[in-house]
Amino acid sequence: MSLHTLSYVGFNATDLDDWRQYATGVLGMQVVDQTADTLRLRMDEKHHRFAIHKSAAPGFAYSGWDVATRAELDRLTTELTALGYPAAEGTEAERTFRKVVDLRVFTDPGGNRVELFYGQLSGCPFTPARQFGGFKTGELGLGHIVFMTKNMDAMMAFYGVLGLTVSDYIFIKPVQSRACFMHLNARHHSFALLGGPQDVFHHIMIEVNSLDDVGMGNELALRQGRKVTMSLGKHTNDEVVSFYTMTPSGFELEYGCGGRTIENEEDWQVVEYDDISFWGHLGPLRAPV
Ligand code: MBD
Ligand code: FE
Repeated sequence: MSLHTLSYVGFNATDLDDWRQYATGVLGMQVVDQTADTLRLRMDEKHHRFAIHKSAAPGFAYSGWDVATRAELDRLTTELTALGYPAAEGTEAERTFRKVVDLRVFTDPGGNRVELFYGQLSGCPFTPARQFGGFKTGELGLGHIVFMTKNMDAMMAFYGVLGLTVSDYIFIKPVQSRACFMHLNARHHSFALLGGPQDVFHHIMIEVNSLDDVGMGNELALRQGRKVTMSLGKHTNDEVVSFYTMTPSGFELEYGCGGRTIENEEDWQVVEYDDISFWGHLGPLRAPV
């Protein structure tokens, strides 16, 4: 086991107050702190899972992946360097902000910043912004992230070195493109790639423990006037029931529950689905309306 989990993410946004309203009022996250430049958000006992950085260019900033030891960090650095992806050492300011002990920074084949670390501060008290049954995280990590890429093979090779293996594929008819879903723990996918004309972040998914909280999140998103980009639906491959909203960073967030897990690697069959969902998820990737 080289990596354990997707542990934190960083995003850029022009309006931190808007992110705060969205994260607390719709998603149920706790604000750890907010300055003129940054907003940090808690989902569980980890110090923070989301960091929002004030920037003129909204979008994805970085993903943070948990590695067991410094020896593992060195081994992965060697392998990625050999593949043509050298590491930069994280600065002390970066380690301090992220609340991690050791940090290595890479750039994936799509130009996305990837951070490998160990020793994220944990054991913090979590008080959700609204009463609900909590986020499903722990050994499964914070959720999943998805990139569109024009270089599927190179991206799969890079993330393959990190220990991600293919769960399944979906051919998505409305966009005539294949998506690849990958896992590194029992979560069906922590990472996915969608073939497309450019390298750009597509969406992040976070999971809650109860269907009621997905329904409540959907209502709260509508009440806040957030754009629901894909209606409530149930995915074919991971069986997650979810909906998607536009975030203040200009990409989508999927809010769901009920994901199935991959418990036994030996018995797992890699298949290709021909639709993203059993029902619902009306939007650009399925039955556009
Ligand atoms: C997902 O999580 C997803 O976002 C899509 C588009 C298809 C299957 C599972
Ligand atoms: Fe998803």
